[in-house]
Amino acid sequence: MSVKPENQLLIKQAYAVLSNNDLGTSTKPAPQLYPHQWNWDSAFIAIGLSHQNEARAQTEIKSLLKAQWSNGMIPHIVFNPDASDYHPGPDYWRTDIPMAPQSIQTSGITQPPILAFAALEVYHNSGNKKTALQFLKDVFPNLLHQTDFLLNERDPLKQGLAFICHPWESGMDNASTWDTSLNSFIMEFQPDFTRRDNQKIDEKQRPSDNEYSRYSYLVQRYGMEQWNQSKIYTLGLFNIQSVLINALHLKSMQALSGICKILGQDCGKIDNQITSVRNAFKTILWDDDLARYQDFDLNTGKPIISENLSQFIPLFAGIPDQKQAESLISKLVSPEFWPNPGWGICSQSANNSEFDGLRYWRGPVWINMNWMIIKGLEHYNRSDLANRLAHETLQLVEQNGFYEYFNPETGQGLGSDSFSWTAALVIDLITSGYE
Ligand code: 2M8
Repeated sequence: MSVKPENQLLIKQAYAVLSNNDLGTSTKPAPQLYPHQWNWDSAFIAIGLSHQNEARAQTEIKSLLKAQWSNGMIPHIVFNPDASDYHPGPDYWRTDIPMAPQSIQTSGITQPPILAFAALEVYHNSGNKKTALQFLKDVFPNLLHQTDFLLNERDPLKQGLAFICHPWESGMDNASTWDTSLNSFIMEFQPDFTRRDNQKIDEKQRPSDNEYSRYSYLVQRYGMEQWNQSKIYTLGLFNIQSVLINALHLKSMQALSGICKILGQDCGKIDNQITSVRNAFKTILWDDDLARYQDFDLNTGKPIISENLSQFIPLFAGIPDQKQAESLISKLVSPEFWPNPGWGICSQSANNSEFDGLRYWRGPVWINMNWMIIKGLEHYNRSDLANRLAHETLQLVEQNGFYEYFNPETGQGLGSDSFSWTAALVIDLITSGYE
């Protein structure tokens, strides 16, 4: 495969970003803003690393799994003991409980579960299949345990869908989708904290003070329950069946079924679980009248009507049937989500009254989202659109830098520069033959 000189340069720069953010056995998402290891960031990073250094890619995943809790939860942050400049730091979480690992400090919540899919990608990209097979054997039990956590502790009503208990678990922290639910619970006390993020990044590009206050309250309140999952559910503060989380969970379960077959084990249980999650997408998360997927708030018993891009992520997991996929793709290509000319998919529709092209998950373009949608378009045989999206994604980074997110109108880089998953997924796109 011949790679254009400008893309060869981009790959070189991308590896430099990853190497500068390397903490040894894990990679921080960004040099200053995010000094620890994050869950789904490491999954994307491992995929990028696997094209150059498969052993290091395997270590990225294993280091996260070392922090897995005894209930199967893989935490959203694994704290770097040499870094302190981040709120909320390890003590704020009160995770010094028997369920959490004793020698590693972690947060008390999880994040979009794309790790099993990443593990299988790392295996496929490996040159040394013997060590890669051993890697799969090593991580398989932990990844199954994570699925059990999501299907049991996070599915009290036994519906086949996991709920999230904090906007940080959604990965799309300040999406306006969460506004009503986040502002509905009563805070029994005012959490005490100092923000660090807006000392490093223009506050117009970050969540509001009100959001931070509510994020911090949830952390403290759940900490008071010692992170007991049924108590968290019963508190009823923020219990949402998220489309993004469940789509990535299904994608990971499909990967686990694939790993199970490679390892020659009995895959009946995981295959049945896949069927039940697929059915729940049809019966609970799909709205036939609106022809779209919607998050479901377990506290109100109602779907959340909000136009953000998570409705397209089921394409990545092959969840919609052909007719559903066509409706979703026709909305995806409309200018409210994908301006033409443009740089890819807006995290919220430009028609959404809360759209803000600067503010984090309320409008800007994100490389991981473009990447998952590219793969989803390929799944539904829309290489024409996948190629266009991949081209715009690579141009965006080449012209503006390895930023965390981008203004969908101007392409201006926002948030942190030298962002790891931007670098990792650029490597993966170019290595997969996109230009
Ligand atoms: C952002 O979230 C963290 C909290 O987890 C933060 O704002 O401090 C989100 O974009 C999240 O999806 C991402 O994993 C994390 C690290 O890149 O940053």
